[in-house]
Amino acid sequence: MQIGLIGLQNTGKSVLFKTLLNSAGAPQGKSDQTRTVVKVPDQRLNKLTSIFNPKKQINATLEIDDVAGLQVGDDGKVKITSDFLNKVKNCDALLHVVRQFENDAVPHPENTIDPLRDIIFLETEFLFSDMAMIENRLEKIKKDILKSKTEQLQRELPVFTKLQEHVNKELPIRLLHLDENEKKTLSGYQFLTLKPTIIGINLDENSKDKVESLVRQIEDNFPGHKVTIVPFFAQFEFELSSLPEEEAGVFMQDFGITDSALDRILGSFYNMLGLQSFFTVGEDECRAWTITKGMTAQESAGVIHSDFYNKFIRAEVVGYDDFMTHGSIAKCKEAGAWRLEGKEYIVKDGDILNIRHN
Ligand SMILES: Nc1nc2c(ncn2[C@@H]2O[C@H](COP(=O)(O)OP(=O)(O)O)[C@@H](O)[C@H]2O)c(=O)[nH]1
Ligand SMILES: [Mg+2]
Repeated sequence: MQIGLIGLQNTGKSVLFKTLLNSAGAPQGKSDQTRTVVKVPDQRLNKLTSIFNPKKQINATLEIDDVAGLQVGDDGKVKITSDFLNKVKNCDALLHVVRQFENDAVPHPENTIDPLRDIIFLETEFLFSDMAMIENRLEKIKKDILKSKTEQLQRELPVFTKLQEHVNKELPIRLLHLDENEKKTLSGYQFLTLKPTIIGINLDENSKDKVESLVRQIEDNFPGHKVTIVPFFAQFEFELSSLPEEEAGVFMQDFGITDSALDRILGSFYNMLGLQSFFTVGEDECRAWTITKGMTAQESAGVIHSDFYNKFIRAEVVGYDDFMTHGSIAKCKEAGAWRLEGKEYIVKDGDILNIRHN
């Protein structure tokens, strides 16, 4: 999965990017680096590794992309380039960073601090971009369908008509209910207002107490939306992320934050996207796999390898907490906690699986 950090200039995206890299223990590349793959930190996987002592531990991974490309034009207004929009389209999910911190040395492109205004600004640009794309596509569908009524054109026509009616009300596509068939028809298209988006508010110590009222203000402005908002302190948390863990922990406690920005942001994305992990364990490797909530044992096996899906027989399963209670596979078996499940079993977060296949 690729998460794009987007937002106006000087909102703290690059500082946040470096903070996330530090927390994920990613090697520091060149200072102009804007894209990297990080390991998803996972306490449970670390625990399993300490028990099985495998040759290697393989965390789930995630790509983080510090999407630059917004510029201020000669007229002093922020310019949205197609290069920027294309980069955003390539992301699977977005963290829209807005600025609440005050810093006279760092100009805001609009000269004043107003996170809600900034959120609406970019959201509106994204909506315009979607509108234009829908209009173009619809025009082309209508023209082409006169020449040849292909199945694809006939499928797309009603869906794009529905999309156009919706965006003309100035609503983001994520608020439009689409059934499975409609989603399938649109799966090849990248709509900006359909991207799973989290709002990240970058605060400083002085604006710390404003979080609650800010969150309320933003939520009130998007009635009917389920907005996910993650507050963070880019500058402060960047400094912490380069300290030894224990030392950082003391500062964090004083400041009233419990987890790293990386953990908070990832947790919010996992929640929003309905993601969860299962584990495979052994002497060779202990590994975390990312799946969607509700996936069956057979579908989860397919994430490991398509052969495991096709030749699936059964899954040996133990829940993470159960495993920790007993401490080893042998003891789990003794206690009857090590179960055999069929292909329809719905995998739970933290399940340890061993797939039996032909
Ligand atoms: N005081 C303060 N300054 C910050 C904070 N976050 C970023 N900055 C400063 O703002 C400037 C722009 O940050 P940067 O991450 O490059 O912004 P970007 O354009 O969104 O990538 C840098 O000089 C940062 O040091 C913050 O939380 N507090
Ligand atoms: Mg930057």
